[in-house]
Amino acid sequence: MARKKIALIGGGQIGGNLALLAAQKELGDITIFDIPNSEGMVKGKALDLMQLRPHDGYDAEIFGTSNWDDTKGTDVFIITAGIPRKPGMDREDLLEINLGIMKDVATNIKIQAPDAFVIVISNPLDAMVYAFHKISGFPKNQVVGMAGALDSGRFRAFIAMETGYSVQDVTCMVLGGHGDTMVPISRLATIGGVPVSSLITTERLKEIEDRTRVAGGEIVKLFGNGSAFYAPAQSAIEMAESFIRNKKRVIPCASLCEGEFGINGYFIGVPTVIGSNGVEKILEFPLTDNEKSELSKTLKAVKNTVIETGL
Ligand code: A3D
Repeated sequence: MARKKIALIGGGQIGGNLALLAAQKELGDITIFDIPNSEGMVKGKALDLMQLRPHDGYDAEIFGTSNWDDTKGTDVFIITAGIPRKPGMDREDLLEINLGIMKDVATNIKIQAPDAFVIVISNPLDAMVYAFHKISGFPKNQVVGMAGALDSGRFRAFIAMETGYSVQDVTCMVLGGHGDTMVPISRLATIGGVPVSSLITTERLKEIEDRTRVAGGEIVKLFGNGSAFYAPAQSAIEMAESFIRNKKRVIPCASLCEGEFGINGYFIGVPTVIGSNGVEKILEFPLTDNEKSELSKTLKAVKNTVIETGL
């Protein structure tokens, strides 16, 4: 059986880590693509990773390129092309530059691999995945945005840090847009099946929710130049793996809603089943009145950014 082809569009901080994780999981052969000015950088990363393989014996070919033809026939694209935030910036401040880049990327992906599954990471996420969908014309099952996996992972990490219990046993989800209006659903968070609400006080839980909403900014401030990359890369790899191995994992992702949760025509974070057909299903469940009102606030924020794209 031929190996799957994975193309990473943007070989910067997240792109490099995506390549490492994809190789370690032997998800397939990996192409790291970047602009001609960064061709040496991605060729160098690819060669370094080729030389890492013997240590644990990962069977995967990895190479760097700035030639779109090398992405022909790709099964999964993960897009990080664009600029990241600097301290003091909102994700929306990236819109103008990253939208121009997304237009270029979507047009080329459509030419090279019209049947591929595409995971968008570039920010502002909900608007960038919308833009990819509009420009490429790809069906909705082939296009998804990575954000909820990361935001939920951050929420899980903070709950584990608070209680000292294994992060492995913490389950919870964060819905909505990838911004300060995201909606952590604390009501359904558990540790080993025990409701978090019986282990952490309401006040403390509220503080953890607030920290989750601005967790990306906390790292941007610490870095001083650039944004988080380890956890974002791992989050996207989980989504790619679920597609490649048809695992049908249920992951909060920015998926195109057509009536689910009362949302129509927008990509926003909702529980999504990912399998070999890409986005296979959005799992709806009843929300409380408060959660509904929070979701409508986050939808408003997403719509405002999407309108700015002019698409
Ligand atoms: P960075 O290390 O700067 O890498 C971005 C790469 O994109 C650079 O190597 C650029 O040369 C490359 N690039 C620019 N234009 C193009 C193009 N037209 N075609 C191909 N490659 C191009 O950034 P990063 O990896 O830290 O972050 C990448 C993006 O992900 C940014 O927009 C971040 O804001 C975003 N991000 C999203 C999340 C989410 O959870 C959604 C988390 C963290 C970062």
